Amino acid sequence: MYTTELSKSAEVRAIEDPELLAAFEARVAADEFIEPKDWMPEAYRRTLTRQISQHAHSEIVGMLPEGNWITRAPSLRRKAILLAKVQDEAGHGLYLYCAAETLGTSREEMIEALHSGKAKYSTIFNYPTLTWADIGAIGWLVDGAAIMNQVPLQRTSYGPYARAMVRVCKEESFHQRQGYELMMAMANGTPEQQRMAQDALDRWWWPSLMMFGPPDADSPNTAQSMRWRIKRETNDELRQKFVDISVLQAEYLGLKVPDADLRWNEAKGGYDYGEIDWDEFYAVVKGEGPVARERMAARRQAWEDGAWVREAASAHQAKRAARKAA
Ligand code: FAQ
Repeated sequence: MYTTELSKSAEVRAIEDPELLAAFEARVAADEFIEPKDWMPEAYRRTLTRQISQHAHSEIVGMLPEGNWITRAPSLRRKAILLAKVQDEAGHGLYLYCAAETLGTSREEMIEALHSGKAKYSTIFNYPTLTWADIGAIGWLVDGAAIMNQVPLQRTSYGPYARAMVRVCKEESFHQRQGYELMMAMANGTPEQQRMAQDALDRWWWPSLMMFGPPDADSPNTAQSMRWRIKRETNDELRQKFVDISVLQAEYLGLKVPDADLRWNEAKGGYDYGEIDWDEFYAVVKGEGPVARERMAARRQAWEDGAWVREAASAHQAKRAARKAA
């Protein structure tokens, strides 16, 4: 369920009713939303379950690097902003689990897949937050990359996913701005704060570019997901847009993007950028990121610590049902 299933899509196509398949593809081509009770090819359902659940896991695991700084935020204002942001990420995870559940997989199954290491989540959250400037860099770059990827997903072909993205994008936009505003304060601050801001950019730049996934030529899912309008833009197209916007934002901050090969390319109307370390990306995807073990241990612990809440909720539900039946 959670790994690339497209190798099986030819097989699935062969057993699926050609008329239903043709009608489905015509609806997608006409930009109609596909809804939970509509007929859909099994491979479409599996790809969406994989992508939406991975996205949900990313939001939930993504609370950890920033949550780590709530008690150390340097002022009440910064603490209130960070608390609100981290709570938003929890909300995003919950809408996304709900959207994925409409495809027929239970939340327990999805969470079990995360905790057992079967399901992926974004590589970016396997890097540590070492200084307060990292909180600015995450808002600016990580939320910035997330929005770049998620704005087109408001037009993804699956209705519940598209609708969840509308609110998520509004909130991500606030997250990006709070991060950039924090970076502005650091970049205009003392020499030490400026050094911290540059160091955060140096460490978060390349992992942020990796968030968009492998190059299109090595992406097993992109071609089919573009045909089914699950993805509306490819990994490389979105990465390019992100580079073009972020370079200007770094210049405004007076910070240097850590890429010696970065050049404006007049012909393409965008920046050429250096080679991404794909070996690092695939190692982090495999679970070898710098703080991958710590992240999973924290999630499993949170799940165990929450057992009493789940038990109390089930007991309450059973009591109400019994009262209603009496
Ligand atoms: N990390 O064929 P593709 C956020 C996997 S939300 C880990 O290109 P696809 C908010 C991929 O699953 C961030 N794995 O795959 C926030 C596939 O593996 P599989 C998350 C990755 O799906 C901010 C394989 O590589 N956003 O940050 C990654 O067509 C701040 C081949 O790749 C979303 O999930 C990666 N970076 O395209 C929260 C957005 N990239 O399953 C807190 C929705 C690829 O075949 C604080 N998702 N892989 O074995 C998408 O748009 C897509 O799923 C992509 C990947 C673009 C991520």
